Amino acid sequence: MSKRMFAIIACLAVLLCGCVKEAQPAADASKDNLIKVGFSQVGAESEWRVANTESIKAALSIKNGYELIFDDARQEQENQIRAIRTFIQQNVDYIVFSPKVKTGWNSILQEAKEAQIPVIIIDRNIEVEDEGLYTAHIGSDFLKEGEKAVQWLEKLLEKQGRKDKPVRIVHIQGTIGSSAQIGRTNALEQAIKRNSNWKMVTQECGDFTRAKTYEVMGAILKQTKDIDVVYCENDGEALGAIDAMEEAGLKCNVNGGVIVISFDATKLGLEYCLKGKIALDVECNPLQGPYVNEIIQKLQRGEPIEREKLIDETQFDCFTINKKMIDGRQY
Ligand code: GZL
Repeated sequence: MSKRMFAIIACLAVLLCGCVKEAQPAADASKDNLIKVGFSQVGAESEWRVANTESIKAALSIKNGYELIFDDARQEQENQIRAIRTFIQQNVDYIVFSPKVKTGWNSILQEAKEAQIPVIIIDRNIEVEDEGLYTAHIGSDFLKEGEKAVQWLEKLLEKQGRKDKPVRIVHIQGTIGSSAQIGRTNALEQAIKRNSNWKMVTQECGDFTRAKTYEVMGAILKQTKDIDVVYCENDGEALGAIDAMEEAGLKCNVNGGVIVISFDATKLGLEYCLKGKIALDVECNPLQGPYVNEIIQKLQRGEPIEREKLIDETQFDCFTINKKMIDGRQY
């Protein structure tokens, strides 16, 4: 047998052993020892959402002692309610979910409480009659994210000598009724109240997707191109708005072009920031898996947990972003 053939067979043997070993749960992790978690995710509407899903799946893995049951609600709250009810019937140990919208959860969470299944909310938050209906929330402060954006915009416009000149703003909102949309929208609306020269041209829903925003922005551009700022509530919307504006012959930049504000700070969004097409990208951190794992492990040991965990987040702008910063990002 030639040396080359031997090397190929040897590599194959290692690979096979490697993949067989990896696929087998650890010896003591027979199904009964695994912690059974039902996870209801909103959908897969954005790069951010995909990163959020991957983070939960990576943390709640068989290797870490979990049996994860995953359900994609495809942007329907009804599907999330149905999935949570199924998790209860399957008698899971924990329920984890990212609520599409803020309200409408009392009844199903009452069912989980009666079944004595702890509920951990990730990402967006909810409004409930009884705070005892969930055990913990890990996510972001969306009003604070929006305030970072409008304060940055106020400073930029002042630097550009536009403090008292009309600033015409197109506002592309995220999924209406989601806490992410509510917080980011409130920050902009409060800023418009305190800046009399800021004018809201129109407020439309882009549903956190590039495709919907491309359509919506295209329709707006048929009405007017007198736009100074487009405030998008995530990177998918920003990219859709930029696609439409560039097709209509508008430039997106801070040097006489349309100033585009965005949220999430995904790698794709930051690439646009590096090109100067997104002026500011406020980070919204999707990597919540490790926090969920830590909470569940503490609950398993009967240790006290933090009920509310808001993840630290930063922001990036077209003046300071560089390739190294983007390459260092996990999503
Ligand atoms: C924010 C999250 C939002 C993201 C969007 O925490 O709920 O939903 O900003 C995603 O990208 O669709």
